[in-house]
Amino acid sequence: MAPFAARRTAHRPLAHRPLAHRLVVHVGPAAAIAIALAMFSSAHADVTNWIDTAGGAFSDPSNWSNGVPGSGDTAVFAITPTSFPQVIIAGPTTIDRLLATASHPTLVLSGQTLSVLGASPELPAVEIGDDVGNNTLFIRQGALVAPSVSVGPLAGGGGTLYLGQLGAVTATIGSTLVGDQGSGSLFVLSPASSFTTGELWLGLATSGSGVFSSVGNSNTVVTGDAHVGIDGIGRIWTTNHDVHIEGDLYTGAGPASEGELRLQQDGGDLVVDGSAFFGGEGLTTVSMTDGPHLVIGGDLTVASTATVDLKLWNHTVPAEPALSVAGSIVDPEGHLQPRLKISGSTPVFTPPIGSVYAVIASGTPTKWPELQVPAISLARRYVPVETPTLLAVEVQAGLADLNGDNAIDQADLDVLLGAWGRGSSPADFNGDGTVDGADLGMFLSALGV
Ligand SMILES: [Ca+2]
Ligand SMILES: [Ca+2]
Repeated sequence: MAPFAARRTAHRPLAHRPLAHRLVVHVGPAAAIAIALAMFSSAHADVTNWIDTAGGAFSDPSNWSNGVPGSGDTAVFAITPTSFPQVIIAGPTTIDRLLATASHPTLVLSGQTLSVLGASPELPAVEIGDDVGNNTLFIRQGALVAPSVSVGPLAGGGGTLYLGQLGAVTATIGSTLVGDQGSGSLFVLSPASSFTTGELWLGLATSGSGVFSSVGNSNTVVTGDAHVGIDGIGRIWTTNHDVHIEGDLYTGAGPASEGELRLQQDGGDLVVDGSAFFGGEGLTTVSMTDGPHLVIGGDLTVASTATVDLKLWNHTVPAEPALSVAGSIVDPEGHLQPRLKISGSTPVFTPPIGSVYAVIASGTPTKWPELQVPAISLARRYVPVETPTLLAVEVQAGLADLNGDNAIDQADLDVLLGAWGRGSSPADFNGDGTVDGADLGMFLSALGV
């Protein structure tokens, strides 16, 4: 039998290679599986459904339709409770499979380990979601061990798995698939949680959409490769929480795919020990807001449209380059589009004149991509700076710097007043043919920032 991992794309790193063996055997609706397994199950492979809408002890047979699930059995959470029932696991527990096709059951592990064996390698050991609606499972306060997890397996439906909300979880997973044919989300929430998976697959089929999100300061490690947007949409979101990929990173593989890396806040770094491949044929979007870093240990190969947005919203200056590549940046067709975005709500962030923002560093750049910077204004201009190993942006004084000394001050006001009433002058900021009070007002606005 093909291992679960064989259902995944043996990913090709470049666009002209055909998409290799991807999933062709669809997992049927979970309910159908449960019924089928129930019909043909032996005493050693039972399917048993949680039936207590109020919650209770996992070990209590009266809470199950077919007895307490054991190491050969499938535990199914398929009832829709009226509240948020808690299923309490009070001792080491081993089952074969775990299916959740309803919303809001919470497994409270009480410091114990839940081992899900997944004896059939063709089926995910833990499966969240069916083909209808969004199905949610919370796991907290203990350890989860499983060879495979699938969240959002079926088109038309979705699943969400929360690990660690209100109690840390240590999860050790062989292969994690989020957004197979449906929509899926996997959140690692508690600062004390850790999540380790062999391979990470996000957005497998064209109908699939998968989000992997880590929030806090947990320890998240992908010991193999991470595939973000295979034929569907895949997203990695970090918020003040580093994610470490020990293998390679692939984003935006299929022609309709999208791979998004959304890194937020210093500490929300994405560290890739291997190489990174942006496309594929799909779209790659990287957005880094307020100080995180994307660190690539090998080469960065860009084979289709990839945008890298360095967003500065809250005065945070990245101390290190936003994107650093230890190897080469291989982008022969110029797909990589780094952009600097200065934005914010109130007050609007205006970086000090003289600031330098390091956007990309590479050990051996083959060619720097063209950097898109904000439009020149009276107050600021953003000038790309290239060195042999660094592509950066320097903030300089804008058009209001009338004497060209890279400061906007009294000396520039003197120049403006000296040109008062003239028809042609750089001090005619609004271009109406006269240096007058309107231009003075614009100058004073620029002076304030
Ligand atoms: Ca000046
Ligand atoms: Ca004017």
